[in-house]
Amino acid sequence: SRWASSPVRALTFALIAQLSVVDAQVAEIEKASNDSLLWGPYRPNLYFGVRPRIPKSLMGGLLWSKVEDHTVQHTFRHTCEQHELDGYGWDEYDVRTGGRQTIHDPANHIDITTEFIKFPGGQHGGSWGARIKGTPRADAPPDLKTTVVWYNTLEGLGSLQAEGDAEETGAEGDVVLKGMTPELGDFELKVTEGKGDHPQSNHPSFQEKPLDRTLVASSQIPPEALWQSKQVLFAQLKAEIDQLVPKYGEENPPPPAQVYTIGHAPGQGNIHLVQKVFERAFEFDILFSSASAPTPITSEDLTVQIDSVTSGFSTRFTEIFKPQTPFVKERYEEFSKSLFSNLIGGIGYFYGDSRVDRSDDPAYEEDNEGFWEDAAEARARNVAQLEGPSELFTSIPSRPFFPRGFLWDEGFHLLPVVDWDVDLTLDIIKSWFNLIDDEGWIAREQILGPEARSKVPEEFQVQYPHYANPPTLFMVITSFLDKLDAVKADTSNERVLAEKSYFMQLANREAALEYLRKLYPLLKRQYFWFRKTQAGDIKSYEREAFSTKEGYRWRGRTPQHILTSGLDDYPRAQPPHPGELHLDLISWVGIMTKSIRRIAVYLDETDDAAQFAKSEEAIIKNLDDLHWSAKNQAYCDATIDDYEENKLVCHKGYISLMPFLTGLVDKDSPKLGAILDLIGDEDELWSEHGLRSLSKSSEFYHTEEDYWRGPIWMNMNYLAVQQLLNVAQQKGPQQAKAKQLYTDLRKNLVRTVYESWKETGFAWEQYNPETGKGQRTQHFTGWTSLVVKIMSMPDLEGGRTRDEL
Ligand code: 6A9
Repeated sequence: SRWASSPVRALTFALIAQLSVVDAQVAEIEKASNDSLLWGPYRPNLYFGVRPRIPKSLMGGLLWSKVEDHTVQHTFRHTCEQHELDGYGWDEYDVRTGGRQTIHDPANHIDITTEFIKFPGGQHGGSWGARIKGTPRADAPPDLKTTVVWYNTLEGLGSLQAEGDAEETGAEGDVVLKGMTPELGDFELKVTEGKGDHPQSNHPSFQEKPLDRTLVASSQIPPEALWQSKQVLFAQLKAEIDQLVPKYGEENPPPPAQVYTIGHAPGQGNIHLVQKVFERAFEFDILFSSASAPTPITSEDLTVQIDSVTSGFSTRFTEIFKPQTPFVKERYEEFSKSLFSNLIGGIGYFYGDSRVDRSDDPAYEEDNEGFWEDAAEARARNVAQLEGPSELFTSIPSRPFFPRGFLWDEGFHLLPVVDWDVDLTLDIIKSWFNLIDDEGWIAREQILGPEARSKVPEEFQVQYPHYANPPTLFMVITSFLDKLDAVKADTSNERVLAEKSYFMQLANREAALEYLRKLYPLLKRQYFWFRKTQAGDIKSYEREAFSTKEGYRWRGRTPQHILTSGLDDYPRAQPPHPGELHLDLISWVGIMTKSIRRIAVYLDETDDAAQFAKSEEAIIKNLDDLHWSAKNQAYCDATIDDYEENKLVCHKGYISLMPFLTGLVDKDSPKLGAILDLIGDEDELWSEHGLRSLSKSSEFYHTEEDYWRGPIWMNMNYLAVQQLLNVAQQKGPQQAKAKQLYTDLRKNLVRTVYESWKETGFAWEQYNPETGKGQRTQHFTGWTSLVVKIMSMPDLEGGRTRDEL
């Protein structure tokens, strides 16, 4: 019932069987598309780590440290960590071709550049090259010594061997690893000698081990230890220190640059460490050549391609995301490129098992008062089992802190990505829907395998099959349908779209339909799972709603949190009640219904479409019926208490805006005026840095954890800008007001993210409504990058504001 493990292959065969020229072309394009996605820096948890989209295969990673003293243990860089660097990330990156990352490492006095370039060709997904450059920073000692380690590991079937003589003191010139795996075929991996000086010394250890040679250590270790390559390196350094240092006694120890080197032992193995020690600046290449490609990659090829990839990226970027007035100065384009490149350069491929509690414990029914205590006890019984393994191709919220897939974040990530590369987007959506279970559930947080788990405290690892998360991927599918419609409306557009957004196989309408036809049953499965498992108990409400059954409640709440809603600590009804109805959830079901109805129409599923239309109508009705508070002039959560059935719980903030943010409030709705007032009121949501998550006038503003209780979040602000634009562009009673709010909010958001980025070198998880400063997670390259789209939205002021904001 899931997608076949190799849908591309299946489709290819199906198409070839039809022997149509067009279909064969589509299959060809699909192969090219798939090949160009095979390799990438798909280990975004590392500063630089390369792997293919293959569960168990060849992986690589980079480590470096200064070797000036004996603090090396603390300055070796490998996994992304917060607050150790002065900024890092992709300045320019395209998943199909490659790009450039720069890393500023003050403690090691060095700036590192990693350029990664793909070379198509051959039967096994092509070749690639990486150029690693080190440039001492201004405050570096004149003879700064740096050690750099590139490693490769091999999992699964195949072999990997480092060429060279273990009797030598080290390798002169280039180092070559030869290998083969079933998926990659035969290949060669070359670490070039590169450029740069090497430390020299009169110390006798330099006779034994001159540092102008490259050290290669190959070994075979248990496969489950392979991801801990830094520990492997440290163990090998220690073994060598124990051997080397005692030789010279305490009176004459070798200098640090010599002490922290591995023993040279090239050979067969599943892990190969390649170490170089430099003085001052350096540069070397890592060249992976598939044997089936016409020729092996050389450093000259890499130089040529780096230039062409860089200029290709700039041209495409300008076409798709050129910032509009007033963001016309060069600096905004640089900023926008960096944010977008980090979003797309953060895409990873994950593979492994995950912890799921399928106990179906009766406490998880949450049907009595005090349910959260019983549920907490059930969770504490800790009966989760390992499931899988499964694979996921996805973008991530933050490389240092959350380097893994989050369901509702991904819908936001893909909104800019779908403008850039439709096929890539559809591939990622497919990967997420591959994770669906028989009931229709997709886990909110994808913590696949031990490496991913090592970043998460145990109590947060378990996923529960009755927990939901906003179905934002449906928004992306809607955006895809918009593109298909645009092509249909103007067929001359087809070519333009194809070129502009890698609309490759999908420029072909049949292929687009084929994709949707395969996805549709999975979308339906999730849709009905949502409606069933998150249904609200609306029997208690004496409302028209009784007959339409449209009211919803997030499962898995505790008194202080509804993590599943995504708005973790946003204030809700107190105490929790099984009869609660959540406004944000009915809004999400609303947008999901609209989207799936549109797909059903597209696929001529007439009966389905009629059924969805009914639900949509009922949802819109019940929003007003169950959730509108005339007194507060706002949409609100609802609950049952001892005195009052259908008591409305109005904590003004993002939740109150949800029907509007999800496009369920018509431009002529009599309620829209009040919603826009709430948005524009400085004592409520409006701040000069963006919309606050919770009203400034709320008794809970900035209280407790203060996570979703005031700070500004870009995902919700993006939805607001988009909906305001929508109202501003059509005739209606609120058009003028919406236009003003749109114009001001757009400027405020861009200025806020830009100023923080300029000052700190990073995008942040959220922004402070009083100061505009970025806060919480540093290098949050996920939905904060929606500002890229906000910049490229139209100026509605006729150019009145120029540049300076
Ligand atoms: C817990 C801590 C080293 C919280 O961006 C991902 C999510 C959002 O989906 C959600 O809406 N973030 C937001 O409220 C971050 C969640 C991180 C949980 C990780 C373990 C790791 O300690």
